[in-house]
Amino acid sequence: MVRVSQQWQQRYRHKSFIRNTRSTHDETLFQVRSFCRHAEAPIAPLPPTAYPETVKHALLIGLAVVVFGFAGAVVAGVFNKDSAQAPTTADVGASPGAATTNAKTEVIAEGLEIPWEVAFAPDNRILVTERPGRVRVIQNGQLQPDPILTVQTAGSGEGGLQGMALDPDFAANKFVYLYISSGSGNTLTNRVVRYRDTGSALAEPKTLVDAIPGNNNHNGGRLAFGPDKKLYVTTGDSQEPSLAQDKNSLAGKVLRLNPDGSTPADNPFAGQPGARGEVWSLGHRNPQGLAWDDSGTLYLAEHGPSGDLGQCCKDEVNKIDKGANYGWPEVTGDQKRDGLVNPILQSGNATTWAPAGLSLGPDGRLYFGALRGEHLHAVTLKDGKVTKNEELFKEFGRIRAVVKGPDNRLYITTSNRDGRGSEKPGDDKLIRLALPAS
Ligand SMILES: [Ca+2]
Repeated sequence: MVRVSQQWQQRYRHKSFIRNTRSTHDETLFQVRSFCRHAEAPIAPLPPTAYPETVKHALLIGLAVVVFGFAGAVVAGVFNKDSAQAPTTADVGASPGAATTNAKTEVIAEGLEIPWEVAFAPDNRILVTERPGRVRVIQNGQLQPDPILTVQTAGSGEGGLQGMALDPDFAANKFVYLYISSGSGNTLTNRVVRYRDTGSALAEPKTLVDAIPGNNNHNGGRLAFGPDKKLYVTTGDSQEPSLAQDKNSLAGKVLRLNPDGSTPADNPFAGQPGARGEVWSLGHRNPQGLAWDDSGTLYLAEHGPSGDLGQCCKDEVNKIDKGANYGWPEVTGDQKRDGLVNPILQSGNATTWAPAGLSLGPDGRLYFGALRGEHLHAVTLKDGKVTKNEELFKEFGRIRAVVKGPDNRLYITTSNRDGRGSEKPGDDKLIRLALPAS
């Protein structure tokens, strides 16, 4: 609770700094001021949200609980810290149905460098990729100083070590899948590599997919296993928008692979001439978020244009169907054209979220991290339609990974050290959230 309060103070302390240093649009080099004036506009003071009020309430309730708890302890002859803390922290905003009590927002690790993805091993270790090329481990609550893997990566732009997924049978086979960039500029390519976790290192690299088109920007990079135990991969358009419509290119797609890298026979274009069998959906610009709901529906978050093709903003959340075409660069936002699928949510032509990681929350809402938007975005769905969306947790800066942990809590990472944000003390961080009630 004290930590949250400090972070709230930091937000105000850094606001003027943010105002002075914020310059680039988000995950792209293209900043066309005439189309994206909001990107350069001074940052207005953030309106008060329910969060600090909640914290204040928690402080008051916490004080009351401590006083009454202490009195009760004196009467009972014992002092139980947990019982004194539980009502306090639960009030900070444990979501209904959360598996744990004592819910509070807390920093799990500090001092990370551009953490991109988080994975929870069954032995309670937390693995974190850092974009410069390291896999870090948090064990027994401590960030270990030595990475379990260091890889050479592309050193510029958005490329580097990005996505990570653990095999659904990780406990038995110890397979870890990584999305890695190498090269630079328009010679940059991305690949999906499988490693075996020895407990102290990632070993036996085997490249499953190579030569995914890349560039300084628009590399996609998310990896996730679906409920069908297939490996899904998001790829960016590599700053060549037309490739997103080319079924014979791996750029601007969602790919679907068997865990060994081979192509599933039931992929929509498997065996078709002039098409890559790995393609599951097409027409994406720069998708970085993948998540399934409890019924097995796949959702994807992707960046809309930021100057390219003379358009701005229009970040998207899409419901992904097998073989469907999501339009980039033929259409953006809600523009309609036969055969192209519109997003279920888009940010309009004046707002940029720059969505990164996407996860189903414990409350059934979809949550994605906003990089340029600097918040956690909550999306309420009913019967496949968005009924509400809102911005939460504006105090942490740029948010990249959003992952649900084995404790049924949401974890996020900041991305304030990637040169596009304002670094705060302790950045970058892995944070466990207490969600407000939906
Ligand atoms: Ca689209």
